Amino acid sequence: MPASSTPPPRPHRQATGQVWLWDIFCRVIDNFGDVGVCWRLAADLAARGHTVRLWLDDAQALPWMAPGALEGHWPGITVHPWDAASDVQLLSTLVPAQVWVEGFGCELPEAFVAARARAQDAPPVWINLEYLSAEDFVERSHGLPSPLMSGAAKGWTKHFFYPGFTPHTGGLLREPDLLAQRIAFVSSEREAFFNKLGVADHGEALVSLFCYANAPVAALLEHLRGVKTGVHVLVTHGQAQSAVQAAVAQCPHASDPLRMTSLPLLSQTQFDHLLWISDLNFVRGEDSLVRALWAGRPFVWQIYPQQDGAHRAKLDAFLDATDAPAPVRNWHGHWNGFGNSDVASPLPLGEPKSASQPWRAWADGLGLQMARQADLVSQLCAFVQAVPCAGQAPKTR
Ligand code: TRH
Repeated sequence: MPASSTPPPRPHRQATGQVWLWDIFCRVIDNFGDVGVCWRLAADLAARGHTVRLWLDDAQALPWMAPGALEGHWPGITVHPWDAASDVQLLSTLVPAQVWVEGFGCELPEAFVAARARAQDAPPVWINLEYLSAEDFVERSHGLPSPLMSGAAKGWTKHFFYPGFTPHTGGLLREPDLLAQRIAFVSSEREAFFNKLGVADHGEALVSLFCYANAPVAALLEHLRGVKTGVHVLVTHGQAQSAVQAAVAQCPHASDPLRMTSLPLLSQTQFDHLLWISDLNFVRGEDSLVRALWAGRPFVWQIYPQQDGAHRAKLDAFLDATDAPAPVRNWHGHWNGFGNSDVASPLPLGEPKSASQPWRAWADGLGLQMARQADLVSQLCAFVQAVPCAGQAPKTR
C-alpha cells in the first residue's frame, strides 16, 4: 500500500476562539519524531482555523507522513525550506506571525529574527516547544519565561512550553475528535486496513513493531512464538524491518510460525490505524508513544537512547508517573536493555485474558486519564492568549 495512496484528510476548519498566524520551526535531528511532532502540531492548529507556516530543514518525510503537505493540499498550512527563512527579500513580503514556535530548541535563523526586530512590529509570542518527558523538572520548567539578553531580539521573551502527562504541564497532542474517530474505526475498519495492505487477515493476534535497530527483537519473536492463538507481526518500515532481518539471519527459524508482514511507510493517519487495530504495540521515540497511549491498547515503549544513559531516568519517570504494573515494568526493562530480571513476563496476548488484565487495564486507563487533561494545542493557545503582547496584530506590510 503506497502511503501516498491515501489522500490527505480534509481537516475540518473550525475557528475555536481567536486564531493567529504561526511560524513553526523544526530541525530534523534524526529519525521521524521532530518532523512528526511539528507536523502534527501544525495540522491540529490549522484544523482549528489558525494559519501556519512550517519551516523545515529536512522535509523528506512529509510526502509519506502527510501526503499532499508539500503541495499545499492541507488548508491553512504552507511548508517552507529552512534556508528561505534567511531570505531577506522574501521576508519583506511575509505577513509577520503573531506566534513563533521553536521546535525542540532548534534555534531560529538569525536573519529571520533580525528582520522582525528591524520591522519594529510588536514582538511575537515566542514559544520554545520542548521534548516530552514525565520527569519532575518538566512541571517546574513549564511556562517559564526566558528574557533574551542579547542579539537582534534583545529584550524580547521566549517561553518554555513542556508537553507532559500531568495537569501542571502543557499536555499531549490530541486532535479534538481523535478518540471518537478511534472508537468508530476499530469497530468497522480492520478488514479495510488489511485490504489496503493487500494482506489476508487470519484473525491472529496483531502485534505492531516500531523500534530502533538495537531492540532485542530475537527475544521478542521467541516470546511471540509461544502465543497459542497465533500472532501476526506488522513490521514498520526502516529500523524495525532491519532488526527483524538481523534476528532471522541470526536464527533462521526465529519467526516460525509467526506471520510477519513488512509494511510500507504509512501516513500518520494510517500509522494511527495500525495502532488502533493491533492487540499489542511496540512504539518508540516520542510521538508514537503518545499515539499508542491514545490507541488504548497494551504497548511497550522503546525510549530514544541517549549517550549518557539519561533515557533510563526518563523511562523510569514515565513508568512511575503512570503507575505501571509489574509486567509492564518488566517488559520495558527488557525492551530497553535495563532488564532487571532474567525472566520476561508473559505478553498481553492470547489466553487466558485474565493473565494480562493488569496490562490491559493500565493501557486503557492511561488513555482515559490523559484524555481528561486539556490537549496540548488547547493549552498552547490559552497560554499564547495570556501573554501580554499576544494577538497584537503586527503592521501588515
Ligand atoms: O522516529 P522516532 O524515533 O523520533 C525520535 C523521537 O521523536 C525522539 O524524541 C527524538 O529525539 C528523535 O526522533 C530525534 O519516533 P517518534 O517520535 O514516534 O516519531 C515517529 C513519527 O513517524 C510519528 O509521528 C509516527 C510517524 N510514522 C508514520 O507516520 N508512518 C510510519 O510508517 C512510521 C513508522 C512512523
